[in-house]
Amino acid sequence: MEKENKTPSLSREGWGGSPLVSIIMGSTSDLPVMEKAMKFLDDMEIPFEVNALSAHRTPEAVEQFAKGAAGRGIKVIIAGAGMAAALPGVIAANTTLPVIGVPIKGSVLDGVDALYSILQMPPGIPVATVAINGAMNAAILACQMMSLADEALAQKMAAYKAGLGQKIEKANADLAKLEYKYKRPTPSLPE
Ligand code: AIR
Repeated sequence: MEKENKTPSLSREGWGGSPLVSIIMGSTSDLPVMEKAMKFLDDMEIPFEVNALSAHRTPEAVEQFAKGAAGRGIKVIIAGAGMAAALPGVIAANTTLPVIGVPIKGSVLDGVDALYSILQMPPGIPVATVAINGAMNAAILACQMMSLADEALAQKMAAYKAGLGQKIEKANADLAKLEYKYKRPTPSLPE
């Protein structure tokens, strides 16, 4: 089926700055968590949009958004919600774009309510669910998905992952400096 607008390839020249990732949250009370996704996308220079929509408070707007997202050139949707979090699933029911769900900790059930609500999708309508409050991982996963069609982004993600290893190398160097009478060096790890 033809899309409304042909989306250009993900090359830097092609997309013209229009958003590739859509971040949706159930309420602005989710913003402190969802900002971690925005920060990562900013760092990776990925254009994104951000909006609030609620599967319970604005159900028609959620459907309209999800049905139109692919035609606007959106590649991945990140949806965060707390409590009985239907938002990512309802979006996924109305699009073939990959949907990444972020369960938000907020109620007396500490986010486990949202986790189960987002995770336990019926066969046919997957939502890729990250950890409770795992908004940064949602952005990383979105970038990895888009890396499949964007070599420049793939290289940035490889550099990011290499940086994670360097953090542990530094941690081992710092730990090696700790002095205890019975502490001994581990030969296979950097001093
Ligand atoms: N929520 C909003 N509509 C449906 C749901 N499940 C979620 C929001 C937020 C929580 O309910 O995602 O995590 C509380 O929202 P509020 O606006 O009362 O702070």
